[in-house]
Amino acid sequence: MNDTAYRQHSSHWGAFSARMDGGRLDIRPFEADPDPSPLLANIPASLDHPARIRKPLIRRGWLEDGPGPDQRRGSDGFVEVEWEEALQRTAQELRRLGAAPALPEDRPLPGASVFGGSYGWSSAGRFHHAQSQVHRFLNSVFGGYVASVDTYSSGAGSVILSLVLGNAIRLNRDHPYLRELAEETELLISFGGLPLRNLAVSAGGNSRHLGKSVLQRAAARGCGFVSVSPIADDFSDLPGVTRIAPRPATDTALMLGMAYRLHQTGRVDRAYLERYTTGYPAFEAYLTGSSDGVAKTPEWAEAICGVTASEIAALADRAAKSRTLINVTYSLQRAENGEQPVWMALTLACLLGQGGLPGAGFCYGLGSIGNIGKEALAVPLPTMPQGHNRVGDFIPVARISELLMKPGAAYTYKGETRRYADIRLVYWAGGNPFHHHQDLTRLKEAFSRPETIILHDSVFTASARHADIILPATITAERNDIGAGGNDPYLFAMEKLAEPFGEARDDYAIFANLADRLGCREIFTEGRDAQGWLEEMYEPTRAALEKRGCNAPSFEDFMQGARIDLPVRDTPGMMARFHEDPSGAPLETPSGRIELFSEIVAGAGLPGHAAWLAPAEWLCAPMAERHPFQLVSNQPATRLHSQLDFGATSMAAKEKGREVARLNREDAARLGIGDGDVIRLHNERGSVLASARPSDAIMQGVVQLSTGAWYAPEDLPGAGLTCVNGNPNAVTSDAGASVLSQGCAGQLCLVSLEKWDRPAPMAWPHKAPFSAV
Ligand code: PGD
Repeated sequence: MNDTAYRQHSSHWGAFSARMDGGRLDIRPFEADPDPSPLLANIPASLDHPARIRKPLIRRGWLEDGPGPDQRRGSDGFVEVEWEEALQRTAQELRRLGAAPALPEDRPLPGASVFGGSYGWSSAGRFHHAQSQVHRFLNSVFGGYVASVDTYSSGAGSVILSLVLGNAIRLNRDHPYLRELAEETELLISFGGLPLRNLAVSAGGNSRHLGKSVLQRAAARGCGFVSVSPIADDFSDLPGVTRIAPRPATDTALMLGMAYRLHQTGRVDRAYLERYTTGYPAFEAYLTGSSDGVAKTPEWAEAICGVTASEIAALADRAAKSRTLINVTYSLQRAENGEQPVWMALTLACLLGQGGLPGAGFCYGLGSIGNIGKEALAVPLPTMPQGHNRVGDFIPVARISELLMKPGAAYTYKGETRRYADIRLVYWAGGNPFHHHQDLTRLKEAFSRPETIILHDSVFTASARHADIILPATITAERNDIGAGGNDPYLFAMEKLAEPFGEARDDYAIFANLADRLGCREIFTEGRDAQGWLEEMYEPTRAALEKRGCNAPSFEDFMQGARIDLPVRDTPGMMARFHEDPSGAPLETPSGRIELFSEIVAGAGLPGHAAWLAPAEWLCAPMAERHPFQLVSNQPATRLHSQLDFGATSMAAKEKGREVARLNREDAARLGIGDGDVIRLHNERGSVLASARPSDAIMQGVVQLSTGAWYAPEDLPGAGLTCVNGNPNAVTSDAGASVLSQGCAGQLCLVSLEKWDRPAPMAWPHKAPFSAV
C-alpha cells in the first residue's frame, strides 16, 4: 500500500482516515466529528495482533472422529490446514447436511436443521456485513435456515413496544429527539441515565458524536436533568444533574409512585388519554389498588425502590410543571420483566399528556445507541440483499441454549406456543455468542450438542474455540466497502488500508467459493464480484440523491475516497403524525392508539397493563440472602462489546489483563477489599474473577462489571469453573425476560462477592493457535 496517503475508513464508533506508518496504522479521527470516540485507538492492534487467525483451523476431534455431538468443544486442540482442504471439507459437510442447488419444493428443506441466526454486530461496511453474507449463503445452499428475531440489545423493549406503541426501531429513527432535547425540553428524566459511552457507538457508523454537545446546549438553556440509575456516572458530569439511585430493577415501582402522585393531585391529563390511548381505566384500577387492594403510592414505591416517598412525589410534581421528556434506556429492559419499565415509562408519559409537544413525551433508547434521536435520512442506504429464507422458523435471539439443548420443546413468544427445531449444524459469522449470551457454562453444554459448528472470524474468540471449522476472515481495514449507518448523515467510501493478515479472506469470497463447490455459485453471487456488488448496492442511493438534486457522484468517483452528505427528511415522523391526527395516522397497534392495556399481553400470561412484577434476582429477593450483591453487567466504555478487547483503549483500563469491577467504597471497606485486589463474583451458575475498584459512583449493594472480556474458564480448586478474565456472563442468567418476549435478561443478576485471597491465576492473553507472535 502507498504509505503516504491517508485513506478514509469507518467503524461502528466513528469515521476516520488512516495510513500505514512504519508498519503501524496511524489514525486521524474524522474532521467533522465534534467528539471522536476513544475506541478509535483500539483499531491499530487489529491488523496483526496475536489474536488474529492466520490460516483455517479444524478442531482435532472433528477431524479425527467426524461430525457429531462432542463435549471436547472448547478444550480440544486445532489443526492448521490449507484453504483447499478447509473448503473441501466444509463443502463436503454442508453437502452431507443437505446443501444442494435447486432444492425440491415437496420435501422439508435441509435448512430447517441449520441454525443461521448468527447474531452479532459484525463490522461497519454495508456489503461485507457478515450476518447479511451468512444469511444469503444459507438461503442459497439450504433454501433457508432457522433464524433469530429481535436483538440482545432490545428484546423485551422492542416486543412490548411493537404491541402497545408500534415499531420501536421506526420510533427511534423517526424523531429528532436530540435536536428537541437541545432546543425545547425543560426537564429530561432518564431512567437508566444517559451514558456517553453508549452514545459513542451505532451499528454501521456514528460519524458525528453529538451527545455531549446536545446536553451542553440543553443545560445552557436551563434544561433540568434527572438521571435515574444505581451508577452515578451513567450521566454526564454537568452541573445541576439530579441523580436518583433506586435499587436496580425497581424503576417500574418508582414510576408507579410518580403516577399515583399525578393521579392523587389531579394532574393526569385525561383529555390526552381519551384522544391518544386505550385502556387507561384498567391501569387506573391497578394504580389506585381498586383491582388488587394495593395503592401504588409513593410510600409503597419507597419500600420497593429505596427512593424516599417525598423525592418520588417531588419528581412527579416537577415533571407535571415542566415540558418533560421521559426517556428509558435499553439497559432497563435487558432484565427479568424488562417489558415493564418500558411500558410504564410510556404510560407515565401519557399521564403527563405532553406527547406531540416538541421536546416532550416518551423516548426509548436515547443514551443506548449513538444515532438514536438524530434526524431521519431522506434516502435509502445501500443494502446487501439476503435472499429468501423459505424455512420460516426462528427463535427469539436469546433462546440459543434452549434451542440446542431441547429440540422439540415448547416455549411461548408474543402469546404463541412454538417448538424448538432440531439443529444439526450451526453456522456463525460476525458474532461472538460466548461474549453475548448469558450463563456461559450452560452455553458450553449447548454448544456440545450440534453435529458441526462452523464459524468465520478474524480473531480467536471463545466462540471460535468452541467451533469445529474456523475460517479466518478479513477485517474492514483489509477490504473496500461502503460505510453508512441509520440516521448517520454521511455515506463514506471505506478504502482498503492494509493487505489481509496471513491468509484471511473476505466472508464473501469464502461463501462464493463454497457456493461454487455446492453448485450454487450463480444463486449466491448473481455473477458479481465484491466490486460488482458495491456498485449494485450504491446505485439506489445515488439515484435517490440525484432525484433530490443532491451531490450524486458516479460509483467510480465515489470509491476514490468520497464522502457524501446525506439529506435528512423534512416531513414529520410517525409520532408527530399520530399526534397531529390520531385517526388519520393511527399507530401500528391493534387499536391504532397507544395501548395502556393490551389484550395480547394479557392473553400471553402477563398483566394487561404495566405493572410492578418482582424479579427473582433483586436486592430484596429471597435469593439475596445467599447472594447479596446485584451485579450490573453494562456496556463497556473502552470497546464495543467484545470487539478489539486487545486494543490499546481496552487494555489500558484492565489490571494485569483482567477486567475491573467497581463496587461501593463502603462495601469494599466492610469486605476488606482494596483498589486492585482480585475479587470473585459467584452464584450457582458460575464464577468470575475481576480486579476491584472501590468507587463512590456505585450505590451500596451493587457491583458493576462491564461485558466484553474474552471468556477464559479455568477449573479452580474450591471455586469451580471460573472465568479468570472477567466476563460477567459466567454468572448471569439466561432465563428469558418473560413469557412474552423471551428477551435477553443479562444485565442484572445476584452474586456473592469476596476477596480472592489465594494467588490469582493469570488472565489469558488474546492469542490464536499457531500465532507467530
Ligand atoms: P461483538 O463483540 O460485537 O458482540 O454481542 P455481539 O456478538 O454482537 O461480536 C462481533 C464479532 O464479530 C466479533 O468476534 C468480531 O471479531 C466479529 N466480526 C467483526 N467483523 C467481522 C467480519 O467482517 N466478518 C466476520 N466473520 N466476523 C466479524 C453483542 C450483544 O451482547 C449485545 S448487542 C448486547 S446489547 C448485549 N449486552 C449485554 C449486557 O448488557 N449484559 C450482558 N451480561 N450481556 C450482554 N450481551 C449482549
